[in-house]
Amino acid sequence: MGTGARLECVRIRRLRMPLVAPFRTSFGAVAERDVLLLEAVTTAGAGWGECVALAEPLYSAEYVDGAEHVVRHHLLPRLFARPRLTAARVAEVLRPVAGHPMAKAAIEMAVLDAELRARGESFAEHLGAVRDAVDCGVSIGIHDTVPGLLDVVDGYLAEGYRRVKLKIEPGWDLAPVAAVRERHPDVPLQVDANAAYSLADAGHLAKLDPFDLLLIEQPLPDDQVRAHAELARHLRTPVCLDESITSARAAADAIALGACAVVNVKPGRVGGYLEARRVHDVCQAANVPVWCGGMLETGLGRAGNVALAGLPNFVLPGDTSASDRYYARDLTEPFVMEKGRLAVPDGPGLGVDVVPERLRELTVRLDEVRATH
Ligand code: SMG
Ligand code: MG
Repeated sequence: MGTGARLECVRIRRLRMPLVAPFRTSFGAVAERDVLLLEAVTTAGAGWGECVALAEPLYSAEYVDGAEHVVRHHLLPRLFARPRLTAARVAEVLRPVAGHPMAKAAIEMAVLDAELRARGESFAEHLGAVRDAVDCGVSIGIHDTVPGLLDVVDGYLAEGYRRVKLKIEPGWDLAPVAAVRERHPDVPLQVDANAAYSLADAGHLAKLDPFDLLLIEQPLPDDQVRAHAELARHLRTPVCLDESITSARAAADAIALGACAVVNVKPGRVGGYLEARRVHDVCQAANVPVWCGGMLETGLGRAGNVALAGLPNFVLPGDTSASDRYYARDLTEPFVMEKGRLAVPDGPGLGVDVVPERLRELTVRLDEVRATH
């Protein structure tokens, strides 16, 4: 709606979604997602927003109970107070609230979905996607043994994934990477440390250079942008930032410092799909390629991410895997990979719908918060 709509009520749900297998990273293992799902009801129609905060504040400071609290008590009252709200203004209205990008992203997504569904426009069109299908990579957690990891890698490659990302940490880095590279000499391969190293590990991380990796993602803690620039001077492997990139401005700064040659774009981490598009634009202008990250999203978040990954500077395969890599039963009809690609939804809004009985089965709590005008 050009003129905007009034936000009348938001249904806040919590869903329990077990993963097909636990996903282990340097900060811990996730066996099921505790999803905060928002349904925004506006005078123009309704839309869905998924919050990607994990149950515990391990990937970043946000966690799902905290996100729900912020949504209820700090974000919704500000949005309910606006007689004519557009998705484009949500971030501005919420600016007085410091931080909480994942909570903000979820409500902006719901308002944007409502607005676009009412207008008959898809996320892909609205964001500026230029392709109708996107290349899929797969992110593979830390395993107990190298043979166990190789079996998992083989399985995903047989399914058609076009790129493999291995989670690494001190003690699980050179050996698994060498083994996967030896068995699959040509597979596009990258690693993600989730901030598990320090600059003192530069010499050790340089031993990854011979394996011809596409990139190393977030080797150092989030706030060590300058140290990433220093590390990059010691490595042939390109450095990619994830956790450190909290906004388009942060992306511009990191690039200017020489801290990253590639950027992982996650809407939740930067406060929403609209800021994610700005991160894309800043990187594109600087000739820095980007790819779409993942937070184990349901079909709703996946739909938005796949649309985003359709933008022109998303030139590397994303962590946008098929639904069955995560969930035996997804919230929407599953995203199914064809020849290593997922189709970009082209229906109004997110272009996918929740399956009502799935929603019922997966919901553990539902509350409705209404505007009191
Ligand atoms: O959605 O396929 C996915 C997960 C991709 O590795 C992934 N995400 O740091 O990039 C990352 C992690 C963060 C979430 S780990 C639970
Ligand atoms: Mg990452």
